[in-house]
Formats: sequence, C-alpha cells, structure tokens
Amino acid sequence: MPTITKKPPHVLVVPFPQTGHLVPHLDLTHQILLRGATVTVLVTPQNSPYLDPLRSLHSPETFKTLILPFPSHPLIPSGVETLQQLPLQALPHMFEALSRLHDPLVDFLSRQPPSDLPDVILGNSFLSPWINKVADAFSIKSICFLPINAHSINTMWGQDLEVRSFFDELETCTTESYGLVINTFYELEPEFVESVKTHYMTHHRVWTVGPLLPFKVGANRGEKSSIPPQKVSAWLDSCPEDNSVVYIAFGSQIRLTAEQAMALAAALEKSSVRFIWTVRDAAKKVNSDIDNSDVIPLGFEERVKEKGLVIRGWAPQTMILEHRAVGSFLTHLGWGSVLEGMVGGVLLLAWPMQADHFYNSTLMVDKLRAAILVGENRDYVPDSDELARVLAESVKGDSPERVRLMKLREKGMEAVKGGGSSYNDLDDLVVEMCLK
Ligand code: AWU
Repeated sequence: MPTITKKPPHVLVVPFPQTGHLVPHLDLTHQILLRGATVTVLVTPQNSPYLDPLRSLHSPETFKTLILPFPSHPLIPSGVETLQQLPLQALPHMFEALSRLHDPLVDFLSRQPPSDLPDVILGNSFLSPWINKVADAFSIKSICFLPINAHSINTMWGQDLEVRSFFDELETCTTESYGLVINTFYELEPEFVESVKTHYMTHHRVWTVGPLLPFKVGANRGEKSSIPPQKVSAWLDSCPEDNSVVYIAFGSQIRLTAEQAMALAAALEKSSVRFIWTVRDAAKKVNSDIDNSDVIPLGFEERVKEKGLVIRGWAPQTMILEHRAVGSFLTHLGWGSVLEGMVGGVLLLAWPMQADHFYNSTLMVDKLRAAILVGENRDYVPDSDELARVLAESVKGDSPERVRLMKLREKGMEAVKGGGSSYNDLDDLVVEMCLK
C-alpha cells in the first residue's frame, strides 16, 4: 500500500494559453481544489483575468497565481499572449515562446523554501518538453493534461513519424511523464482509453475526468460575454418551443471566410429556424494581410431580427447549449464544444475545420453515429439551399443521431457523479499526487 502523506498535494498548474485548452484545464483545477489540493496556476499577465472565476470560489491560501512575463517572440506581436488571437499556423511560435518560461520558472522555484515547492506540475501536454525538465530539476512529478479525447490521441500518436513532426516531441515527453489526464469519460470510448494506457503510456496512470463541467453555469467562461448573458437567456426564454433554436459557433480559433459567412447567412435567411450565431470578432490584426474576422452580410441582422440573434465576439456558450429552447448546434467539433453540446443534449451538426476536429468527426459521426456531418473542412462553402434544409430538419423532432447522443450524455453524467468513473479517477488522481 503506498504511503500517503498527511499534507494535501501542492499542484503547480501550467495551462496552454488557448481557450479550448485553458477553459477545461481550469475546470480540472477546480475539481482538484475541491479534493483538498493547494494550487498555484502559472499564467502570463494577459491571461490572469481567466482565473477570476476560480479566485471568487477558492481562498487565497489554497488558490494562488504565479505571473511570469510572456517571453517575446519575433513572430508574435507584443501584447498577444493567447493562440486564439493568432492563426493556427502560429502554434510552433507559441510553443517556442512558452518554452522560454523554463528559466524564469526554475529561478522562481529555486528561491522557494523546500516546503513551498509543489509536489506535482500539472501542465498541458503541449508544454511537456520543458515542463518535464523543470520537474526533473526539482524531483517533482510531471502530470500532463490534454483537453482532447483518447480516440484523437490514438490517431495522432499512431501516425507515422513524418506526419507528426513537432507533435512527436510532445508525445515522447508526455509518455515519459508520470501520467496523463484526458477530458473524456471511459464509457464513451473504452477501447481507445485502454489503447492509450497499453500502447503509449504503458501504465495505468491515465485518468479520464470528463466531461469537465463549468463550475459556474452562466458565468463568463473563458472570455467575458460580449452581450450580457441575461439578455441571451431572455431571448431564448422568448422562444415558445423547446428544441426549436439552432446555435451556430465555431470555437475561439476559427473565423469563417466571407464566402462561407455569406452562404451560412443565406441558409439562415432561407430556413424558417430561429438561431443564435456567434461570430468571432476580428482578432488583433497580427498579420495585416490576413483578414480573419467573420463577415456578416450587410443588412442581414435587420432582415432576420424576428428570428435570429447574432453575437459578435464571445457568447455564454454553455448557458446557450443548456437552454431548453436550443435543439441543435452547428459546430466545428472542437472537443470542448462537442462535450458541451452533448451535456446540453442538442443535435450536433458537424463541420470539422482543422486539427483534431476530423478525428472528433470520425469518432462522433462515423463510429458513434451521434452527430450529422454537414461540412467537410476549412475550405468548404455550403450550398445555402441544402444547409437551409438541414437546419430546418435539425429542429424537427428526435433524429436517431440525437437519440444516440442522449444515451452517451446519460453515461457522461453518470461518470461525473459520485461513484462514477470520472469522479473516481479525479479522486485517484489527487491520491497519486500525494504519493511521495
Ligand atoms: P472548443 O472545443 O470549441 O475549442 P476551440 O476554441 O476551437 O480551440 C481544443 O480547443 C480543440 O480540440 C482544438 O481543435 C481547438 C481548440 N467558448 C465560449 O464560451 N464562447 C465562445 O464564444 C466561444 C467559445 C468556449 C466554449 C468552449 C471553449 C472553446 C480542445 O478547437 O464553451 O468551452 O470556449 O472550446
């Protein structure tokens, strides 16, 4: 029986500054705080406000912040400290910049009394190459967090080397770390979870803790909502029929091209559906030649004001998805959005765009048949008549895909309840963090 120290673990959390990664990492942090851990979260100055909801829930004795300057990078404009302000192509530059937090973090830890050193670093797997080095230097455990599912991990890590390129180093460092935490639930994909344990991590320390739920529904999750959440819920309350509204959103990273936005707008005008469409605001102009803001056709909002609400910027997404009036979700299949759509019990209309979205489509559309594919990829421009038909169909009663999704939702909600697989894995994770 391992010796368990009396003192609850002190965990240094190092999230990756991209909303789809940061939001679930902070939800996970809340869960380990609830289990008695003390946490210090390392962020750069621009990202400190993301921690405010946690600061409002936990005492400063158990929840601390370590703020280190964002390391400058020639290809990242000063003042930009999150990936969602940049095109995905900037990912290697973000890795490079963040890896230069190694020395300042080592310097900070070297100045701490041994009793104040963390027992564990719970970092995003994307940062594991340098975080593992810090953990080794102070003989503390490095546990990685990935906000994606086991199917995606198997697909990415199963690819031959030349395809994986710089992800190869992340995989190696993650498999060398003490353990891996994934935002999924065992019952969703048991064969893939087992495969991550046996083929990649080669031990049992793989914890499935999802779906990681917001610790405060309706609160600002990630960014501050661009319009008051109460205004959005009042608009939804005014919709008489349950499951009659289509929610359209493509996460924090994707911006539609003008052509795609025009086709989507035309489909919304042609269809009779009520809808909420979240449109990314123009990211900080990082490359003047990339106009990466969604373009809403002139006069569109006026023409659809009786049936549609356009949110420019940031929406209270989980509140929208959990509202009785919302019946379907046109989504890019970012994994956080998939889990939130599942918990909200809405039909998923899949338009995968990049990265792991295609793996999520294989899992949710092809394998589990719990979502409907409506868009192919980043360059796809929908036919507005066909999309209008699909949108109208999506809020007409229970499709087989939604029935199957509701069954998965039931398993997911069981998993996070007391005694469920994710609840127990969170307990076990904190016990393992205590082990010397
Ligand atoms: P989401 O899963 O939608 O991710 P992205 O923002 O697209 O970013 C990884 O996240 C994906 O697997 C990657 O492929 C990549 C990445 N949100 C909100 O509250 N309001 C908004 O207006 C927009 C977003 C929240 C949303 C979710 C998160 C975005 C994991 O896609 O509720 O929690 O931001 O996550």
